[in-house]
Amino acid sequence: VVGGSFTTVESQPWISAIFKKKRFLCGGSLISPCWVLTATHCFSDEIDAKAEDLTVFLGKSAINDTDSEREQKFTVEKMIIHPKYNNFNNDIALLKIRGAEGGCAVKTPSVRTVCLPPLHTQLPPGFKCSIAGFGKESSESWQYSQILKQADVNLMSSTECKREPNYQRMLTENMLCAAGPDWSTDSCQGDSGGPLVCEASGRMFLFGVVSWGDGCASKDMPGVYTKLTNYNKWIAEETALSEYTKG
Ligand code: 4AZ
Repeated sequence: VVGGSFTTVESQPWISAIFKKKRFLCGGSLISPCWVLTATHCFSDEIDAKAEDLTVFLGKSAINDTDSEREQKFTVEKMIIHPKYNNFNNDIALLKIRGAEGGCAVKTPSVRTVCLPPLHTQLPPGFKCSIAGFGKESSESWQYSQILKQADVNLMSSTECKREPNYQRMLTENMLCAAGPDWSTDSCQGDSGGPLVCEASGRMFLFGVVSWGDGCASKDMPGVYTKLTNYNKWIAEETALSEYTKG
């Protein structure tokens, strides 16, 4: 996250940290006790994406410190990437998590689920939301942030977002754009898969998944997020189906 401030996991208790063989890979969000929502491109860029190689942490405020009092650790029982993922379109994935004793996430002050937005909810351009993650603090940085960060960003209309030719070509109906005031805050490399949350009627809803952007916090180059309201049905089906098929 570029700009914004350091925070603790208690203010973003759905934040998930996904590791691939001990290396930090992506962020994610806990949407129900057994399911973490993230981005498909976290795995599709990898030729050998295997659920067995993944570890998911909840309740983590610092990426390289073990905080056994607050964190919960999981293996991945099932990885569901979107079948129609292409060039960042449909950049959404689901991970079914399993703890050492076979259980899922336990609610604590540092671990909690985030709400999915009700079907067809639309927030107006300019609406203030927030992003969080362990991603780079600037595009020039060569390391991820050691401490969890969060920042405010404002939603942007797709018309405005498409002003840049690159964005005009890439932007689909399944994406939403957001940027900081004066382009000072943004998601960056390493924040992928993590949450864009917006407060509506006194509750926090997951409206976006960090997906892509041209650089980080660059003028006229907004951050692009997977538009969660287009996936209510897909998420419901995939998480429910998995209850029957058990695998
Ligand atoms: C990345 O490389 C990335 N500024 C994520 C988000 C943004 C840019 C790059 C948005 O994962």
